[in-house]
Amino acid sequence: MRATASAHPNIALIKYWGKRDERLALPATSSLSLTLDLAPTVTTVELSPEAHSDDVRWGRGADLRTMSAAEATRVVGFLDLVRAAAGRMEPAVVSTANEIPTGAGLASSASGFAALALAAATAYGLDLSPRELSRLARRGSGSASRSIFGGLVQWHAGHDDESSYAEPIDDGGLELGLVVVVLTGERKAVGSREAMRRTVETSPYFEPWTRAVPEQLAQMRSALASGDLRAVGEIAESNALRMHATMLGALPPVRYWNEGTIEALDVVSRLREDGVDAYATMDAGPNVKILCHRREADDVAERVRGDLRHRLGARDVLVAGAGPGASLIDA
Ligand code: 2P0
Repeated sequence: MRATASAHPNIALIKYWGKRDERLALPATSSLSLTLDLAPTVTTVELSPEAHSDDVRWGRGADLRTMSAAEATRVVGFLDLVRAAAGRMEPAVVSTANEIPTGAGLASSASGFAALALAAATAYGLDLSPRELSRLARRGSGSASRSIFGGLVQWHAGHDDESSYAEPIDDGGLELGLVVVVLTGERKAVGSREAMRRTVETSPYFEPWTRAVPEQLAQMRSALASGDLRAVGEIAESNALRMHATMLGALPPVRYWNEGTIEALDVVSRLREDGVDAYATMDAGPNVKILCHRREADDVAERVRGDLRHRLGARDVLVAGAGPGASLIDA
């Protein structure tokens, strides 16, 4: 009747950008990510048989607030899927808290729907395997399918509901670090769902992107298997830039970068000139994430703090390593 689950964000090294089926959340291509050890989302689902509708609460302590019906649409739609699978009708109270700014390209929907999938499935009495849980989380948000698992994870695009799921892959002994440069915590102007849709429908670069991803994914798998950070970083950086190229080609264009993004990319170039293995990746927002060796991540973060002091203000630079998959806190 009540379950609390935690899940962590993930950052894709081979990006998911574009769906082939919106209703089933089937992606156009497979993707590969690293689940991080920071900023988990913690979500509680409690069935409430007497209530007439779901009640979705957001935040913690004094900042806890109830979402409007419009804001809660995606969560309620997701609970409907869980109820249909469980053959139950009761509404639920959902309370969720995120430690990172929501809507700023820091993958809060990945940790959010992964935690919600596990908490809701448990509260409604579904006994799902990790793969089934990944498929369920995918229906909430594509990237959430990957946050069910820890460390390096590949989401197989598949061709139907059953064949589209994520699973963990071997890290080849690489201890990856990720330095997150938070250039803004503001909610983005265009959500990734709408931006993806626009790219699929209008960008002439979308189709070539879908044809090129499988080769980059195969190269990434072999670079990871051989523990070659330089190859991993070069492929990840190229893949992220290509993803942004597809959306720049959309009508109207989607441009998530701001001047801070360019400055941060310049810092990454300078780090490389100085012999540090550092590579950039960006998601649906202006923030830059820097891939490096875990043991060098604190030094990379210090360098970024120094070089971008004028730009960062009070905002911090976060340091992450590989994190765990979704787990129940109590049930
Ligand atoms: C990714 N992103 O692979 C890519 C890179 C953003 C840029 O997955 O529509 O919130 O809910 O399936 O999962 C963000 O997309 O999109 C995302 P929906 P989601 O991490």
